[in-house]
Amino acid sequence: MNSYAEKLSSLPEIFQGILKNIDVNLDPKTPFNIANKIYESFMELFSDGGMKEAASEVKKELEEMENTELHIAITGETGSGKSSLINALRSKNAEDDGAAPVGVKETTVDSNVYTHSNYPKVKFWDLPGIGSPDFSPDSYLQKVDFQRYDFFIIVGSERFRSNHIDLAQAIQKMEKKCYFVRTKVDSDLSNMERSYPNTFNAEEVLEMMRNDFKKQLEKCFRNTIPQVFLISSWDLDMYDFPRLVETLEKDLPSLKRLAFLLSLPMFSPEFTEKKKSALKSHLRKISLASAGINAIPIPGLPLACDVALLCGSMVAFYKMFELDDGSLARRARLARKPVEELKAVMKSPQEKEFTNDLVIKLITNYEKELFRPSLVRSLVAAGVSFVITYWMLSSFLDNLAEDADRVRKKALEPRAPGRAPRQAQDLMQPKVK
Ligand SMILES: Nc1nc2c(ncn2[C@@H]2O[C@H](COP(=O)(O)OP(=O)(O)OP(=O)(O)O)[C@@H](O)[C@H]2O)c(=O)[nH]1
Ligand SMILES: [Mg+2]
Repeated sequence: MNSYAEKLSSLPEIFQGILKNIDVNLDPKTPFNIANKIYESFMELFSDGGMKEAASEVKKELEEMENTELHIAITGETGSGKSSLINALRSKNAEDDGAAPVGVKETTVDSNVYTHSNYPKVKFWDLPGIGSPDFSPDSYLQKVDFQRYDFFIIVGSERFRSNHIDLAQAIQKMEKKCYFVRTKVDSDLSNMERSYPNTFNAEEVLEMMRNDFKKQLEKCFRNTIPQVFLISSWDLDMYDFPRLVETLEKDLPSLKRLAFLLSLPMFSPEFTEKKKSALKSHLRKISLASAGINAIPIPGLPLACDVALLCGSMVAFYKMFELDDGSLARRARLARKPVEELKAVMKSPQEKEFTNDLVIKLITNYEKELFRPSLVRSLVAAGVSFVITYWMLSSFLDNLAEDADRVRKKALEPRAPGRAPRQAQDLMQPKVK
């Protein structure tokens, strides 16, 4: 780590969840004091100069983050649920534009790439099935250009067969990571419940399946045994999907990890928190870049910053929390509710209202809240800009995360009776948590 980055990360902990832990209304002096502390730490950090260099370095880091590509290969037998999983990971259903076709007959014969709507750099590869009896893992991997992928997900919907195992071994030989995902767990559970109505226990059935797969794989792999995750593409918040996310997160290098996390759908309140804290650790960089390069004085305020950079980052947060117009429309379609119903629970402005002028308005409000007029005139503009923009981004992110959770809950609420005819899909709607 370079020294400025070390110094930047050693700034007081007050950066983290700053507004969350403090009841500003109880002590009106609190925001002034904290803003001053951050200001002093910032000024000390650059007391020997170097702010422009540090700012352009963080700007480069932010650009690198934006340009990081992630290629996820999804393979497995015909009909195992590969395309449905890809759609779920892209927050789409099969009827949406650009969705992977899903069917009960064989639908994916060639490799197809699906770009994430909000993160064009995150790509899902729907690879051809591995079902044929003369399947050769080595030639399959060559054909699908195995080098391209960051990791493989091998999807199975029943037992894992020799083709799955051979493929996983070949992938490991190529020094790539692979994970087994067993889909359609929802229908296994409902079948078991029908068969054993009096003794059925979902957790026990899941545990039995996990142990069974583990034993099966232990026999076939000597060193690294790929992990198995039981999931349903209809209910990403249930079963082993959260554990799959955690595992991939640990295994991926840092920039790819962030791209992966930010691209995933908002499937649970815990995940919203995870996304928020992943983003929070980047706010200091955005504020530093905004205060240090292309900073333009804001008329009437004792500060200068790159408003376009701030506005661009804030608009990007909407996509990350699936609160942009496109994501809201998609989610409304999926929930079969009018999009206005979802928008109505948001407290932040809508994405399309977000302009440079709105950012300036927010900055103006925070400037009044954080600095005493008598003091602020004597402070250095870059330090003031850093504090105010950091504070604004941090509370904006808190609000957006709360909105994301409200929208998620609203989408899951049962629809008012009589609004649309009941369909089979309703039976699989997850419960509101
Ligand atoms: N209950 C349940 N059904 C699923 C799940 N995932 C997929 N399905 C169903 O399984 C069938 C096959 O799904 P696809 O996603 O088309 O499977 P695929 O592996 O892409 O199939 P091919 O492209 O033909 O190889 C469809 O009827 C899906 O609706 C799941 O998690 N739960
Ligand atoms: Mg398919």
